[in-house]
Amino acid sequence: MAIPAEPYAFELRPDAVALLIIDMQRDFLEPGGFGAMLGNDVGQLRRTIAPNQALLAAWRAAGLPVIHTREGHRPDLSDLPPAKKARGNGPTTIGDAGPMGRILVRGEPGHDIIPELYPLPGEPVIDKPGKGAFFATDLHAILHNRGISQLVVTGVTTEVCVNTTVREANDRGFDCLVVADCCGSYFPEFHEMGLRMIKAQGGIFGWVAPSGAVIAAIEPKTQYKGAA
Ligand code: TIU
Repeated sequence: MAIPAEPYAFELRPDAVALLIIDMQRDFLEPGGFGAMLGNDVGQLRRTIAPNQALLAAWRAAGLPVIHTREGHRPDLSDLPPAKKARGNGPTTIGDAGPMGRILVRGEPGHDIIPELYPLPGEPVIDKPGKGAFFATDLHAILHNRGISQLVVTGVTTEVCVNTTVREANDRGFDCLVVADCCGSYFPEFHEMGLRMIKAQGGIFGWVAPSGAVIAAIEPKTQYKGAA
């Protein structure tokens, strides 16, 4: 089925596609989380919750596979590069006590996915130590084993974990459709440019479309029952 997209229509194959929802975690999205603690406007990310809920509901209703990711580290921080720990040069960094538990540490409240988009049993959750979802995870193996070659990508933030993951996927041969209103950045201009970078040059990294176009393509069409 063809989805109207930029820079041209995305040919969605229901037998070979997964929805990949990137890092919709409490520490990034909730007031009082790590992102807010750093002075970021979480409203820029929270506007993506409702569109993601609508897309996720339609996707699940269509019986298509969903994969979630979370950025975070082992409690002993053995998978946290010292360079990432030091980055930001602030008094509180990854692994320290934050407003919703230890920051970006697996098992802590702030690390978990927001309740509005919580994974269902059977939906894989990829715990990733980096910005890209392929680096140091089993995502590639899961996609390969399930015959998935297309990714519909949503989540936060557009220019960081979404862009890094789409670039990783593109180099591995996956076709990525990024859902514009289901992605967000603390910086609106980075969101805009992050999307433009994906679809530029004939879709150098992939395609971009609004959630409505994806939902319209996967929703079962109303059956014509004939004239009364
Ligand atoms: N998930 C993700 O994008 N992690 C970040 O650290 N993003 C920022 O924009 N900081």
